[in-house]
Amino acid sequence: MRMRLTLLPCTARFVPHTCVPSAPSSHTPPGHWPNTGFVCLEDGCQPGPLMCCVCKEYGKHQGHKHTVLEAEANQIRASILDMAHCIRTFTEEVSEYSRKLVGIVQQIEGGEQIVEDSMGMAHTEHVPGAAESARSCVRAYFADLHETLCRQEEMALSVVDAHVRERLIWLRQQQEDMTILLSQVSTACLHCEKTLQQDDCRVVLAKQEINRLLETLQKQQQQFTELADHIQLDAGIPVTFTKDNRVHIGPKMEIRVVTLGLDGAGKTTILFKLKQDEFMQPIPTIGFNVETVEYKNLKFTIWDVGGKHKLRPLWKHYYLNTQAVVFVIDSCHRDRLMESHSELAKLLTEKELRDALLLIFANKQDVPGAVSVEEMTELLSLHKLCCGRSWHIQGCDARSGMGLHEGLDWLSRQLVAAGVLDVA
Ligand code: G3D
Ligand code: MG
Repeated sequence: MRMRLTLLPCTARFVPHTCVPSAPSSHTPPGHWPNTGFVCLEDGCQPGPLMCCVCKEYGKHQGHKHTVLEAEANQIRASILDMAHCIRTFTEEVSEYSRKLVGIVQQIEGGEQIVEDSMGMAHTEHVPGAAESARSCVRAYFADLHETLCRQEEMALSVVDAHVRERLIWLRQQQEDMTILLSQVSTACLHCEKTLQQDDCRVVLAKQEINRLLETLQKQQQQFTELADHIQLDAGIPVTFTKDNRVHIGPKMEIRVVTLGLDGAGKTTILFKLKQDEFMQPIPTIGFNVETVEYKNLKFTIWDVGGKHKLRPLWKHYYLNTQAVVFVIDSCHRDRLMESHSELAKLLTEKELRDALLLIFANKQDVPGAVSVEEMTELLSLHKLCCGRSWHIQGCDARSGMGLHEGLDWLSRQLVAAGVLDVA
């Protein structure tokens, strides 16, 4: 809420109090108050404090505390001077504030300013105000958003087009195959009919060929039945969307994930565990491993990239089109937590990973003394580091698989646009 000053009503005027002796006495020169000599100090007498030893007012102040008139007047003068000084300071402050207000209004509105060019020629130049800058900032943001949406729409449409193209090619191929099959079947039928009308000798001689024909027909019928059982003749194109506006067609949504982290954190073990659900002795990853892991309605293509120091510059080659980063941390290696922190901080500045989800696996929770999820969150300042992005930290043990599916569940919930695909 903005504060405002309470202003005096414009009719207010300073009116001096006129509580003075009711009338000058007869010895007072015209235009002057009598020299009373004293001033009464009693509270009740403040409306008429002058004490005159000549006029009848004196009697009213009988026995009251009083002071010398000149001293009292000097004290009042001093306080008026003090007040005048305060008023001057106050006036200067108000003027300064008003000047600032004018400046701020100008800065918000912007305007023209006269500048000299290199030839010393004066010309006016438009200076954008804060309002214009804010509008430009909003326009740039939405232009960027619009551009991103257009690009995403194009990509989504091209996915649909590719799907339709492939499907139509396949259907037409099927149509051709069926036409050929039908013609083969009718040729065989014709041959059989002709044979039926021939004499016994010819029928006996045709036996081998007819058997071959019937055998082929049976095989074709069997193949056709198998094919028809597997193919759903449905013209529907089920479309689903991920939250980052990618389109997916079909019952399983494909998600690209890259698994990163320091060497030895357990990335490959996690990948193998998810893939085969059995523990294999991992060997240090030299380049990368890639596996497709199906989980619920999702099909994760997981890239596991080597985490040794000299391999880390290669990580960025895997960022393109990555929808989620799984960052694995060895929870029992406290000495390397800060190294993990700095690699994670670097990752989070990568433009291509700007919209990627971040799942942090605090791995090796089975090892006694491992850093807990809460402590790791604290030690790595994750709330600060990952501020503004979808992130989650999950404790896990890649050897037993504990926590891995919970992590994937979180990814599923984040990836699929609400209500589009039931991943529960
Ligand atoms: P990386 O791919 O991140 O480099 P690895 O890591 O998957 O190669 O794993 C490094 C070592 O950690 C392996 O041990 C692996 O067995 C072990 N490891 C991975 N996950 C866990 C876990 O959750 N708990 C425990 N206790 N160990 C784990 P070796 O001995 O082969 O180096
Ligand atoms: Mg590895």
